[in-house]
Amino acid sequence: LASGVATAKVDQTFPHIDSNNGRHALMVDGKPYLILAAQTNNSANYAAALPDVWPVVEQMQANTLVIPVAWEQVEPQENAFDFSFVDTLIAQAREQDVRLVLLWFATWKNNAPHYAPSWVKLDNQRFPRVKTEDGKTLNSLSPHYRSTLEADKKAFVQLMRHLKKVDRERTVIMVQVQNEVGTYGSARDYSETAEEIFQQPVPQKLLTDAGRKAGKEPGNWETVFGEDADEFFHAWHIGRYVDEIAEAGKKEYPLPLYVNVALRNPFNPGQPGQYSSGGATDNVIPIWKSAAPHIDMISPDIYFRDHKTATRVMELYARDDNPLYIAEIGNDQPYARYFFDALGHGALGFAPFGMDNTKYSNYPLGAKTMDETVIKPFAELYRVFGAMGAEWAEISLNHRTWGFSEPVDTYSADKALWNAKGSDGEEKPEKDPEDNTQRQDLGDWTAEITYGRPAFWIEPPKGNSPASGGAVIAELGKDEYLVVGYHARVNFSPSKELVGEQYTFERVEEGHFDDGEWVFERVWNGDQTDWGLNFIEQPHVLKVKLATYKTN
Ligand code: N0T
Repeated sequence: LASGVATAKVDQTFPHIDSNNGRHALMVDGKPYLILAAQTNNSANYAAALPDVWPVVEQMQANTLVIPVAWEQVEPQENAFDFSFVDTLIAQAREQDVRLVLLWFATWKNNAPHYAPSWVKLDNQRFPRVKTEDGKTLNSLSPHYRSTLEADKKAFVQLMRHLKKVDRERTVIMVQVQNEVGTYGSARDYSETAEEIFQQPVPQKLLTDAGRKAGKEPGNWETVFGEDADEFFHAWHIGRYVDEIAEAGKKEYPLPLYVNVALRNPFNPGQPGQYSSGGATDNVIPIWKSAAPHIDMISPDIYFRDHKTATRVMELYARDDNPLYIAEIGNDQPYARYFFDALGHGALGFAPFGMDNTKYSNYPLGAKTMDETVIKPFAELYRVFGAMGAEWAEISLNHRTWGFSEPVDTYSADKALWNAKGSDGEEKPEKDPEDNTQRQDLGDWTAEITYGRPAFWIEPPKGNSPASGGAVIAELGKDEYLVVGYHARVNFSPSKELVGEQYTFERVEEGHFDDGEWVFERVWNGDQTDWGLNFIEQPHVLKVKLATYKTN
């Protein structure tokens, strides 16, 4: 991956991202690392809140805590830095044996400068805000002023320098730069300063990298990008702003850096400004890639409950040039099963949001209240994948993987979110078993995943209530797959390559990994395999060997 940082000697034990033919892994302590995270609510970034955080991390069996560090708390007065919260956090994380991902809440936190210090957010002369086309001032800082960029950059550099000094154990493995950047209420800044820049030619780098307008004569934003000019301009300039901060931070301490995205609905996007304009929404990923080479990945925040939209988002953000990392996802039950889709797309990790006991809930995005029933669906998955995090991440870096989750949504209409309109499926009067069936061509074999049927016999799948099933399949070698499922039946049949052949499970082993080695526990056979692989109350880890045989 383009880290853009010329380090004299590369320390392989330092956190970094490895890529292999469009597959990716986060490397920590020299080994692939699967991020099984809990993200706190906002405002958990004070020592007083931490006792409400760790118990949930532990119950979830998370290996990583994702938590903010605010500009206002580290530089309350200009040039007077205070990293005592970071020190407390790191010390406690070590006691808990948990790694940290820090969120740099600064110029933009969901569009606004709320987390910037007072000396920034109250000084609109020195740190100007975005102006709308009709001259209103929005509470979103403009990306066009050196004064703002330099101030944020200076604080971020101090943070990274501090980590370098205090974190010899590398408890902090990654940092998010800003939070859901962009502007609500305007496609871009229309101030006089912004207008001047808008009239200038589109940077050649963008024209070359994005390739979209290849062959076009260089021109200004409007002549090159037409209707998209305002949004693309804002995205480019926020991307450049964030990149300069990232570059400076990496020079101090080259941790992997990423941005998270307030998504637009991929099926029904609306207009820039209705969603956070300038953030790396699906339509401007190439612009961001060009603008921000020091940002290792662009990571979606998923608050679409429905299967169709949640899985579409993953397809859009899992790219050869962009490892998928689920930077946030709602913590309510329907979202847990999307863990399987994320793994299928080779995700580096998964971070449900609002996992603490601070007695806040971001419902309707997430669960209404925090209790064991909220934690359990995630804990079930983390328990199994936590025991094989390094092995899974290694497999995922080097082998093909496919993920599935139950496709028929079961949550009630009142839980559908306001911006999910247009993506929710229509109610069907009759239930068709095909709706609860997914098929995937794996090459020689085709996998079939069905949901909500008894383990024994061929009853058609009715779906689970609530929808909760999923499975992930990794190709280990010829005719050999690793399969982990939950509330689902997984079966295999010959693809066209093998059609007409007699076939059977040659051997299905249940087991686990120990230090990279597969440890066999027992063979699944008889009722456990006669109708397919039935994953019922808990996920199991199976190694499946398929075979064909001749009858003459
Ligand atoms: C998220 C979180 C936190 C489908 C919301 C989501 C977090 C931020 N913002 O609790 O504030 O810091 O990144 C915005 C979702 C907009 C509506 C999406 C409906």
